[in-house]
Amino acid sequence: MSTSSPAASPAQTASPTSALAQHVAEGLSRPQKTLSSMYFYDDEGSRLFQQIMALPEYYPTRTEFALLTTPRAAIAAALRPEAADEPFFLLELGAGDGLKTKILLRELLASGANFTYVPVDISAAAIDGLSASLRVELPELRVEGMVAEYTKALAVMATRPGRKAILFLGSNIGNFLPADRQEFLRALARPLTSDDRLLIGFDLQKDPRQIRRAYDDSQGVTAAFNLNLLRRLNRELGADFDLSRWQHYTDYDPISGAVRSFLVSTAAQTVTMPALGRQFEFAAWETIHTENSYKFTQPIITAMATEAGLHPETFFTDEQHYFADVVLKP
Ligand code: AVI
Repeated sequence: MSTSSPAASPAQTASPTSALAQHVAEGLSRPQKTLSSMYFYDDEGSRLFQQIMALPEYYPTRTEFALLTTPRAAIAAALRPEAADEPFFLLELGAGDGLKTKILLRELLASGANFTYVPVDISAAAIDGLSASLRVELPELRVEGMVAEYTKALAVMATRPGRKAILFLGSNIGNFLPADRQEFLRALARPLTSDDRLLIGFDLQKDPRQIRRAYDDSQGVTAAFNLNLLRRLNRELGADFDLSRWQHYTDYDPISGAVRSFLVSTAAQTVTMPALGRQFEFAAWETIHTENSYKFTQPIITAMATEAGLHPETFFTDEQHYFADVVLKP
């Protein structure tokens, strides 16, 4: 199973001044060393993420897929204008391969909606692949793919007249830190008019053990996904991380709702990064914090939305209340 893609990294070959190099220099100089999960998604990381989404322990993707399938007519109706001929843009942030979105696209086409689908992704390969598959599967669909960062895409779309429905699926919103998440929600809300709609996917709080298992699977795919970040630094920054001296560790804090993932140095070691002209010291059992994946409740979603100037219109959730796709309006 596949899904919308998280923010992919722009850097393929890093120079000392590349975004990746600057990020690593800054993140590994902090008292709590930190690297952004944004850099997980090189080719190998994207392939491992596809595997994660098919894992028995990783419930979010299949739950959201089912959730979009069952009430698809109601979701489509909540996103589109009532008048069949009124044109609108369906913008998707982090479109990836669009597998889940195709459920909604088919539904909207069947209902006679007059819309242009604008998938946005930072990966040109993702947009090209999605556009090619849509030409074959849904030839009647108007598609205007955009290779851009989310904020740039929102700014471009704000200049184009007409109603908009914006999709942000897959609980990608969970990977933001709370302050960044609020800033992002406010940026989403700012250009919207009262006729526009948002559909955002949120992974919900549930049995803490089940959440933790989803991020520490028995086959070790999530561990490989996390460790691949070090492989990337070896390849793109010439670093000499010895992967046999690093472990994946994850925990879930039911109070904050955060899954936090770390890379743990199992021994005291020095890592050299020629592209930065620097060395980094790691004590035994020192960690690099690599990912946050927040889980939400309905009251938290409502409070976040309200603070950002948005109003939840409809909560679509599965029977077990594992996941919610929420329609929001300004
Ligand atoms: C992309 N994002 C929503 C995934 C998540 O669940 O936070 C990334 C992921 N990390 C480990 N497993 C999946």
